[in-house]
Parts: sequence; structure tokens; C-alpha cells
Amino acid sequence: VKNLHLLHPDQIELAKMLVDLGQSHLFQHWPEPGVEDEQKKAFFAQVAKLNSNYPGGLASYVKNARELLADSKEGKNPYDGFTPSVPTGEVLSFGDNNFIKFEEAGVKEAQNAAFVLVAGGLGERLGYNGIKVALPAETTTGTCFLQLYIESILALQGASSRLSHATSPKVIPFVIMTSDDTHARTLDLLESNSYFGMKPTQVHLLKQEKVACLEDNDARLALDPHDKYKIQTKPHGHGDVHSLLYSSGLLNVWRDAGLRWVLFFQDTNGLLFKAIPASLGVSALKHYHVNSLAVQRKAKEAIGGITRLTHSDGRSMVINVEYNQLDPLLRATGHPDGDANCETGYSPFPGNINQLILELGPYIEELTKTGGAIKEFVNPKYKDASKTSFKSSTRLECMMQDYPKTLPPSARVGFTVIDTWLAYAPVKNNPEDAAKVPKGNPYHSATSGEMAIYRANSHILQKAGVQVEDPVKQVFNGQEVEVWPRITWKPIWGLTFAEIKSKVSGNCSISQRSTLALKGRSILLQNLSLDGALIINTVDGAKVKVGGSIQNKGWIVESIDYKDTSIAEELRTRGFRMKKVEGLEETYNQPGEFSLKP
Ligand code: UGB
Repeated sequence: VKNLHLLHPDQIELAKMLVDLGQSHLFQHWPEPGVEDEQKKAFFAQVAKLNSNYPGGLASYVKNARELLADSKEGKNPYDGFTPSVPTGEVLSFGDNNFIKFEEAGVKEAQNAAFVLVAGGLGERLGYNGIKVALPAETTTGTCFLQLYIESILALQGASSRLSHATSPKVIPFVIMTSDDTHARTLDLLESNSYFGMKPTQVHLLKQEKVACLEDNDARLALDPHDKYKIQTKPHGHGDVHSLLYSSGLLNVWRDAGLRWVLFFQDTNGLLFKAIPASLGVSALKHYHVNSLAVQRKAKEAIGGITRLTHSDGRSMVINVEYNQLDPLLRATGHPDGDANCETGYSPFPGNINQLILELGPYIEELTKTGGAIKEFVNPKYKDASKTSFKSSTRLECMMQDYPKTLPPSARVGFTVIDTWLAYAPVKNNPEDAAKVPKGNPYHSATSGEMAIYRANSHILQKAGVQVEDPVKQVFNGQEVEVWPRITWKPIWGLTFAEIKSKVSGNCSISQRSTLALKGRSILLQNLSLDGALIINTVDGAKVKVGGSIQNKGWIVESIDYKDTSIAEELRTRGFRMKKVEGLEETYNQPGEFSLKP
């Protein structure tokens, strides 16, 4: 009270609110006016920020926290009364007629889409010092994830406007959600690389803020252990993306511009865009308000399972059940083996890869009701079984895939299962943890993420008629992986199967020890027999036919030790690097027709 005169009237309101919320411990220790006044003002500036960043303000935050903490103390199961069952959705098989039909529909729709990348996470499991989107997706070309995503969106934009013969091509907006942990470095990565070819106005960065920590079951806010004038904060989770998009005003701008779809994706999946056209096609042709991308899932794999939950009161929803909750839920509802593989060798519940496609109109309608608030959860680490105190402060969290939880039963919620090899190879685990993954389960490491790109590209070319030699097995950083020829291409070379197929003809073959990088739109492979390294760069307007037998010593995948700190972290985390012994690199920087034959 003695310090009140230091505050603005709106800050006085906040102080009163904190007292009403049982939070007076936050300033009980404050000294007399005149001592540390600046810190006191800074404290209230932080409170104002915490208050405005949460839908419903701190009063709602504390109220929600009390309810969730009480439920957690009681051991209440959020899925009480719900019975899980395997939902039905669209299951795609790469390259068949159905897949091609959906891809074409998806490319057409892409010009009506906006993309949203959630990239606020630090990736503690990966233990990488930089931001994850700056990591190379593969080291043959060194393309980082962010570049790959941007070039994919641009390629899709071009393909979509060509298909619809648009006179003034639409620009696909790209939003990146960052956090204090990633914002400056993300912006720097974009700026120092000229936004990887995107117009800066096409990219919007939205920074998520952290939320207040809670020190006990009464939801008393925790002070920072190192600063008594600061409330301790922690990340609130990727679910923030919905309230941020809502409050940014972008959704209405997009609707007014005629957009129809918002696609959400995560930071380190180098395969994702191979699955985007077909999945967007599913959304469009099946009229899904919500479409979750999924893959086959091994039981107990650390990805959520897409599940139909039916409540005894008649409610029913198709929703992601997080991996740590699926097993207990199944056990509690008459499945004594819990989360187990069925006769296919996979869990019957498709694995959520957290790629969501939402129809914009119904999305705006829903957010107008909720303000973007997503069902939260709390995960306190209790000191003992009495559950009365915590080992360390906790906070509320939310996940973007929980968006459908508040939807009415009339909402059309579906999912699309895609071949794992085509769609999903995230980089989440550090080498040590990856090496401990049970045999048969995916490593989700930088090693497996890169090798998965070569495998997918090899499979795609095989489907397109190229003879690609079988892989060899090799161990890097303690992980056994299949090493396929290192085949990469820029998204502009081929984003859909039909497009890729149209660029391959005759008898083409690629040996296992080969490297092939296609960096340009019009590169046609005709009767090419490759045994070595071949890199082709072209500008738009240059059309190059590549054929004949190309043979050289090639690039060798050289094993390295991740503990060898003299090597860059980006390479160490994968346990190998490309030794460029010999290769053919050609660059065509003038428009025209060319032919490359040895
Ligand atoms: N992220 C943010 O942008 N902000 C945050 O506060 C936190 C994260 P993780 P997680 O792909 O297999 C998810 O940590 O949360 C971004 C799904 O919940 O990589 O453990 C972060 O930058 C799970 O159902 O994953 O698990 C990253 O881009 C399953 O689908 C993204 O959010 C799993 O991903 C995910 O963060 C998966």
C-alpha cells in the first residue's frame, strides 16, 4: 500500500487484482518507498504484460490453474468417462491414382492457403545450441529447415497459380511463431539470407510470451529465484499459436483476401512438404474443418495417437491423445495390454505428426467464441505422495492439436494417414538418447532425419521408374540407418509425384554410392546412369536434359565422432559428413535449352 503512489492508475488496478487473487505474497517483502522504486515499476510492467497476453487475463489464468491443480491433486483423469476407439480417416498410398487426384486438388487449393510454423521451442531433447530451423535438413546441399520450408511454399505458390492460370498470382502468407528463446535468431537467419527468396512482407513473425509459474496448489505465482521483482515464467506450449493468430488480426485479413486454409507445422521435419499437396487435397475434397496429418505409429512411440473418444453422455470427438496418456487410458477402458501393436506390427491408433490443416471460416468462427484459448493441462512434479508441494514451480501448458476439443459435434474433424517414409522424420533427439531408442522404433535424430530424406527421394524416383540401387546399413552415432544414394532436389524441381514423373524418362539408374542434387526447375533426367556425384544448378528459364553414363569417385559419407568438438555441432549431431572426393557440378545461369551428356 505504501508503494501505491509509484504506480499508474491501471497498475493500481492490477495490484488490487493480484491481492484479490490471493497473490499479495508477490510484494509483501517490498521495502519502503524510495528504495528500489524502478524495480517495483518494472514488476508491474511485467504483470501488465502477463495479464494482457493470456485470454481473460491473470484472473483467468489463476482460476484455470486452481481447477487444474485440484484435478491433478485428486488424480482426476481428463479422459474420465471417455472410451477410446480407432477412428476412420483417409489413408493414402503414395503414387496411386487416389493420391495423384488429391495432390492435384491440393496444388489447386494451395493459393488459398496460409502456412504457420510453430518454432518457439528450444528443443531441449535435441540439445542443439542454435535454433532448430537453422539446422541443415541434409548436408549434401546444406539447406537448413527454414530455407526448405520457404522454398517449398514458394514452389507451391508457383505451381498453384500455374495450374489455375491466374493472371495475378496470389502470395501465400507465411507466419512463424517464435518465442524469446528463438525470435532474434530466427529474424537474423531470415535477414542474413534475404528471406531465402521470399518477400519480407510475405513473412510474419509472431512471438509467444511465457506464462507465470505457480508455486503451490493454490496457484500462488512464483517469484524468480534470482530476482524478487520478477515473476518466474516458463513456456506455455505450441497451443499459443491460436490465440496469437487471433489477436494478430491476420485471420480476418486472410479471409478478406479470399483464403480458405491455414496449415500448421513443426520445426524439424524435412519430409513434410512431400505430404502437403495430397493432404490439402483431402481437406478440400472431404470438406474437413480440421484435418490432422498422421502416420503409422509404433506402440509407445513418443508421438500422440489420433483417437475417437466417446463419452458415456454421448459426446464424441476425434482428437490427439498424448503418448503418455494413451497407454493408461487404454488400460483403464478394458485393454489390459495398453498401448500395444496390433497384427500389422503398428499401434491401431494413427500417430499424430502435429501438422494440422484448418478451414479458415470455421476456424475464425470458433476463435471468436474462445478468443483462441486452448484446453490446458498442468504437470506438477510433486515432492511426495501427499501432493501438497512441488519439487519446482510449474505452469499451465497447451498444445496446438487440442484445438478441436472445444468444437461442436457438428464440426467435420478428420485425419489423413500418409506413408511414414514420405511424411515424417523429425529431428528431436540428441545422439545419446537416439541410440537408446528401442530397436525398431524411429530415432528421430539428425542422423535419421537426414537419411530419411535420401530414402524418401530414392523411393519417389523408384516409383517414377528410376532404378535406384538398394541401400547399405551403416551405424552413425550408435544408430543403425539405411544409407540410400544421397538424392536431393529443390522443391521447385518437383513437389508432386506427377511433376516429378514428368521429369524422368527412359532407363535411368542411380547407384548406392551416388550423390545427386537437382537445383533448378527444368532439369530432365533421360537415360541417365549415375555412379558418382552430380550437382546441377539452373536459373529459371534454363532447360537441361541430363543423360548418358556419368561416373566419378563421388562423395563419401564419412563417419565422425559426435564427441569430437573440433567438428561443427551441426555435423557432429548426425555422426557423418560428406567427403567430396570427386563430382560433376554444372551451372546453367542463362535461359535456354541445354543438354548434359558426358
Ligand atoms: N513449440 C513452440 O512453438 N512453442 C512452445 O512453447 C513449445 C514448442 P516439440 P512435443 O512431432 O512427434 C509434439 O517439443 O511438444 C514448437 C506433439 O505434441 O518438438 O513434445 C516447437 O518449436 C506430439 O503429439 O514436440 O510433441 C516445435 O516446432 C507429436 O506430434 C513444436 O512446437 C510430436 O510433436 C513441437 O514441439 C511429434
